[in-house]
Parts: sequence; structure tokens; C-alpha cells
Amino acid sequence: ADGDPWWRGAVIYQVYPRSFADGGGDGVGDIAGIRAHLDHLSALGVDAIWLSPWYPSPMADAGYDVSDYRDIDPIFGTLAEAEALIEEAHAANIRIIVDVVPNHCSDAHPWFQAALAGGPDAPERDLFWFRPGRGPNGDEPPNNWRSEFGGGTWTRTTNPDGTPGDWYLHLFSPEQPDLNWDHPKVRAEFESILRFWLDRGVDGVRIDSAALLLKHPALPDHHDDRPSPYVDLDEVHDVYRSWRRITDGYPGDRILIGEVWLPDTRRFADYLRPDELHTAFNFEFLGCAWDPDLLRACVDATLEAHALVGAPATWVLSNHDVTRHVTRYGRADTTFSFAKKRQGVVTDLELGTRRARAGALLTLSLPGATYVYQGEELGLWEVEDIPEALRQDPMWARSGHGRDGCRVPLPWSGDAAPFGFSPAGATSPPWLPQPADWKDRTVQAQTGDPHSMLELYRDAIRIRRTEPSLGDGTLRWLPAPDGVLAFARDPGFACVVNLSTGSVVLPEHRSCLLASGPLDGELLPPDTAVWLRID
Ligand code: TEU
Repeated sequence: ADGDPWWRGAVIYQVYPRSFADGGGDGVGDIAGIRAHLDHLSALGVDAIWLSPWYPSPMADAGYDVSDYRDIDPIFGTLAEAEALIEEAHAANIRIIVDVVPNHCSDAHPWFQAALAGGPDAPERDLFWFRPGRGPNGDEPPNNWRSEFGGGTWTRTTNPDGTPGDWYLHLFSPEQPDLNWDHPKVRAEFESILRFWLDRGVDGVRIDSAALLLKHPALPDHHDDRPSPYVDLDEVHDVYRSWRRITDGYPGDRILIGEVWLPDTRRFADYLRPDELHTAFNFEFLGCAWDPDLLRACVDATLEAHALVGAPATWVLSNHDVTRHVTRYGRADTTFSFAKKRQGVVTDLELGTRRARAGALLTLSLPGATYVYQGEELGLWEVEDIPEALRQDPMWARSGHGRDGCRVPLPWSGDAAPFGFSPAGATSPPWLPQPADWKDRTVQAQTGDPHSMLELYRDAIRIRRTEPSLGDGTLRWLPAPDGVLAFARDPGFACVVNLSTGSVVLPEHRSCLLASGPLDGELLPPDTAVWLRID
């Protein structure tokens, strides 16, 4: 609603820098590419962009392994270019969110290098979790924790004299050692990093793996029937209270966005108390099946939990870690989970696209903020046939599935790869191969085509910007036939989504503002959504 801080009802677009646009011609996206395509984001009408990490990194986990939090990796550009991007985006009324990764750093970070080089007594070891191994020779890991990427969470070090040494903890890959958030130096360093980027004018930060920072100091074994020794410890909230104090000290509504994966919506909402994070991604919604009852229950639970703490809800259908909409919704099992992300599952892309279009109208009309991952506005599908030799994600090796399929470089124009992703005369092909069929999904091919995914997103966001009932607020469910979600946003707006298998009669309305697919007179076909003007 008018007068609310911008972020409560924002549309935030996730830029995955290495796959957005390549200005330099090396096949990897960069800041020059983002600057050259700000017009796409303006035409889409988004309020802000969140950039996945762009810091110096050995890229063991695509930049989520940071070796210097205060600079830009040369493959993406320079700090001066980042500052220019912030300025140009602001001039275009687009805010900038950067991604901060506090749970772990890169094994190439100077702290970790000093911890290794200094041997068992190096003071830098206290900044991480170094422990002797178990067993008679210390050759078993200190506990039984399992990595988020598959495999164990401990790697043994070798002492400077060549003897086997202590182990260190990594919840993700071995190249991402976990920082010790009980250490005041770690806290002070990240407060300084936060100020560094706020001083450069960013409008907010996205906090990676936000619920994982604190570990039970005894590092006890994990047991399924006991609280996790590292997920969502109560003490983690102190960190965000101090970050909030810092952020509030800056002018102009800067925000903290948490990546908080927690199935318990109330524990999740605790992160959004008025003195903590402003907002956090709604992963329950992302994981929800294309099912009317489950979606409705998820919307209700979300709104209820957020109301407890006065925070706006967020609606997220994807990001750089999960299967793209049109693929996920084109399968028999539409829920998301990493284990299901496998080859060989039958996908009906036409059905998936219909649902993804309806899903776009659903998410863009629910109360709160919406996140759009780059490429979803083009209806890109998950690329599942990337040759093994070209795969980059460390998850493949550790768990047999990976996230490359949603990270393939965007198609901008033209009839063949690199589809305008890289400039003419580029020295390398795009870092992941683009499907030839993406010639129909380029920004250029879709622009001006009223049936395209891109024009649907543009229309929806344009209407959302001018429609006072959209953005943050409340919803009122309307009576509807089985399998149909219908809600009003007062005053005068309704969204109806048909998730049943037959056509249904539209509720009484004054006019139709937008439809995700063709209507059949007054009938709304299956897997179709409409926005209506009602009295
Ligand atoms: O992801 C954190 C995370 O816990 C989930 O995304 C998930 O567990 C993981 O993707 C696989 O199970 C964030 C980033 O979004 C992701 O890209 C990084 O790899 C990860 O942190 C480590 O920094």
C-alpha cells in the first residue's frame, strides 16, 4: 500500500551474475553485462535486484566461497564498476541488494590460510572449528554431521611438519570452512563488511544460510530425534539484532533478507521480529506442490506467522539452487526437493509453462513481496542434459545431482548460441551450454509477443505497480469451486487460479485485467489464472 517502506511490497529480481550477461566476451557474465541490460530490468518493472556473490573467490561453489568480502572478483569486474552499477541502477529507480555469506568463507581466505600455515597453535584456528579426530589415531571425524551437499562435514588437515593434523568443519564443501561465530573477531569482521557495502550505497543484503551460523559449542553428534546442533540455535538471533542496529543507522530503508530454511513457520517468524531481519525467503511456498489445498494452507500459514511479528510475507518460486518453474510444474510430482532433481523424470513443458504462467499471477498478487529468479520471466526450463564434463556444481560429485540446470546463461537475442549473452567476437562459449531451442525464449523474440512469458510478467508487474490493493496487505478468500483458489485484495481486485482438471465459471466481475492463458468465454480453463476487477 502507499506510504509503506518500499520493500514490504517489492518485486525483487535475482541476478546470478555469471549467467546474466557477459560484457567482456570470456563466456562468463559480469558487471559490464548487468550495466548493459538495466533496460531489461526497467522494462520488467522490478523494484530491486539481488546479486548473488560477486566477490573474489576460487569459485568452488560458484562464489559462495568468498576469499575477500570487500572486493569484486576479476571475472566479474572491479569495485569501481560495482559502484557505477549501484549508481546507474539507482538512477533507473532500481535498488541493489548484495549477498553476504557469513556462515563460511573460502579455504583461500587469508584467515583460513593462516590457520593452516600456523599449525595446531595458530590463533586463526579459533576463527574456525578445528578439532582433533576421534578414534585411536584421530583418523575419524569429530562428529557425525552430514554436509548439505552430501558426504561428511569434516576434512582432516596436514600439519606444517607433514604429520596428520586436526580436522575442520564445513557444512557445505571442504572449500567452505565454517566460521566460529562465538569468536568476537568474526562478529566484528562481518559488522565491518556490512558497513562496507552499506557505505557503498547498497539498499540491503541477502544473508546466506542465515540460520546456520551458531553451533552447539560441544559439537555433539546429530540425532534425528533431538534439536539440531547447528540449525536455528537461539543465539543466532543476537547476530541479527546487532546487524539490524547497524542497518537502521543508515538512511533510506536498507534491508536485511534472510535465507532461512526452516520448516517450523513460527521459528522462522522469530527471525522477522521487529529488531531482527526485515524479511526472509518463504521456502515453504517454494517447496509446495501445485495443489489447491496445499497452496491455500501454505498461504494461510505464511500470513499467520508473518502477522505475529508484523513482517510482510514473501513469495518465492525459485532461485539458483532449485529446479525451474516450467520443469517442476510439468512433472507428475510438482513438489520441490533436491532428491527429486534427477534425470529421467518425464516432463511436460507445455503443461509446466501453463502452470508457471498461472503461478506468476498467483505470486504477484499475494500480499507481500515477490522474488523472481532471472530467466523465469523468459520461461526458461531446467537444462538437464549438460554433459558431465561441463558440469560445475560441487553437489554433483557429492550427492549425484546438481544445480547447473537452472544456472545456464540467459538468451537475449538471435537464433543461435550464445544468443547475445556474450558480445560478437567472444573468446569463449558461454560457461554452460545453452539449448538451441532457446531461440524462441530470447528477450528479443518474446518482446512484443502478447502470448510470451516475458510480456505476461511485464503486464503483471505494471498492473501491480499501479494497483493500490496489490503489494503488502491482506487477502480475503472468496467462495470457489473445488480445486480453485480465489481471493480478493481489497479494494476491488481478485485473483482466481484454477488448479482443477475442468473449466470453471469465473466469479462475478467488472472486467478482466489480465489472464495467464486464453479464457473460454466466462470459463476459466484448468491451470489458468486471472486478475479481475470486482466491486
Ligand atoms: O544455500 C544454502 C542452503 O542450505 C540450501 O540452498 C541448500 O541446502 C543447498 O543448496 C543444497 O542442499 C546457500 C546458497 O543459496 C547456495 O547456492 C550455496 O551453495 C550455499 O548457501 C552455500 O553457501
